[in-house]
Amino acid sequence: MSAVVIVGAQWGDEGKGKATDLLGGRIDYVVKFNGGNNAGHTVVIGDEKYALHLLPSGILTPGVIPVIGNGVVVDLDVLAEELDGLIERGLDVSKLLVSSDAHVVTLYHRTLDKVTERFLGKRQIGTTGRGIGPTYADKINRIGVRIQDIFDEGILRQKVEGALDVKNHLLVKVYNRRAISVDEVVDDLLAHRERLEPMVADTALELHRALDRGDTVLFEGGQATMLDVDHGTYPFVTSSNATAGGAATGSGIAPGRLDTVVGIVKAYTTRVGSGPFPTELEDEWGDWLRERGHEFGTTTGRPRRTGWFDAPIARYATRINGITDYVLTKLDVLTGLEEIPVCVGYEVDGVRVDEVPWSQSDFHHATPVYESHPGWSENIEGAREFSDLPQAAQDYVVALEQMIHQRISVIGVGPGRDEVIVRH
Ligand code: 2SA
Ligand code: GDP
Ligand code: MG
Repeated sequence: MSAVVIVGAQWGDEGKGKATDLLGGRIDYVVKFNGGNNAGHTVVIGDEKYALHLLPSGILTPGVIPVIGNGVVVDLDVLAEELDGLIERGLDVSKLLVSSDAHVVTLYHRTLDKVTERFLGKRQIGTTGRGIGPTYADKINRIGVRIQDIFDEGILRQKVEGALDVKNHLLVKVYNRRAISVDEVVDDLLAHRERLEPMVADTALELHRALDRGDTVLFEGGQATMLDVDHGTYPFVTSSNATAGGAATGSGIAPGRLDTVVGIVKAYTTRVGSGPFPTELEDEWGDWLRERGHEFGTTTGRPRRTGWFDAPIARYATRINGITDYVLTKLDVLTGLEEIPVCVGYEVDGVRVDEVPWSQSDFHHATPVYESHPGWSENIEGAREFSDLPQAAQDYVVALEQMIHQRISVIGVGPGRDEVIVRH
């Protein structure tokens, strides 16, 4: 194990933060490669609960070098706040490295994210409002601001001026908002220069050398497969590659060097924001799952949509990411159900399909075909060996393994760091 990627196999909030933290003791570097402070990872260590957004979860493990890769979009105000929060709680954050190529989220990106969503009305994506989409749009349009630009005031000013030319037109003429001044943005960014300077690095080179030395590097994905801009339920996605390929492009490490891909999958399904969700439960069972699983957004506090496990989606994630091992989380949440429905395929306009349809319209119309599995009533939070689980829980796990075409190596039975069963 030397380069390990962690990805979400569903629509996010599968427990990637906890999985990263769990592996923390065995790794040297932890790299965030996509997204920004739209992410929300909750990690529970003893009585302490941490909610991380922009920083990789590995920052909680002493000795690990946390890295913000080139594929991330960085809000410098949030970076400073999050670092201060951890310093206050006694954590050492001095080893953090930030890629000079990462793009910067500015005031105009945050503003545009919010006004665009409002403008879209019923068609809105349900973004986190953190400026993520507009920042990636500027990156692709080649008008973005990068971390390295903060160290060249002339270039920075030129770039901000260029970007604001168009954006102020939009803000004032289309959205009826005030214009944003170049000085306001530039001053805000420059205020972070001194603190940022020691963190900025050629992170691709640093990681490359680390792998050459035989160090273990963990690539921590934000969001998830079904929110990936290429492979997710477009346009109801985030604006980055949350799948395993993003670990290579978002860090500068060649794909052939990534040897293990760990998929994190919840024992049921959740989604925040708009878009298709075939197994969604809009009844009392949906509320039951939300309450039992504490399914509320870590970043925005929004109630998460909830539904049963969807096997075609996990199978899709196995393929797209090349998942070698799964961590199945929140099995404990299902305790008490007499029967557990699992979606094994869909019906689309009267036709049975076994895989996620290639047409987004078909996916919107897909109704789940369920298979029922016997539940269990025993509390499983104390289980530490697979054999400690009631037979029905063991059978549920084995049935899922067969459906998702990969082994489940770790099972989560509670939010705590040690509430896991390690099988392989
Ligand atoms: P954005 O803000 O442009 O990335 O939003 C686009 C879509 O991506 C979804 N998205 C997420 N889905 C689940 N969890 C996320 N992180 C937070 C959490 C979310 C929160 O851990 O709970 O607190 O609300 C996350 N980030 C982005 C988003 O809902 C849109 O559907
Ligand atoms: P992430 O975005 O994938 O890192 O996931 P989040 O942190 O947003 O949401 C996962 C939530 O589930 C967090 O509150 C975790 O503490 C919690 N969690 C993780 N694994 C388990 C588990 O096995 N059982 C239970 N009950 N909670 C878990
Ligand atoms: Mg989350």
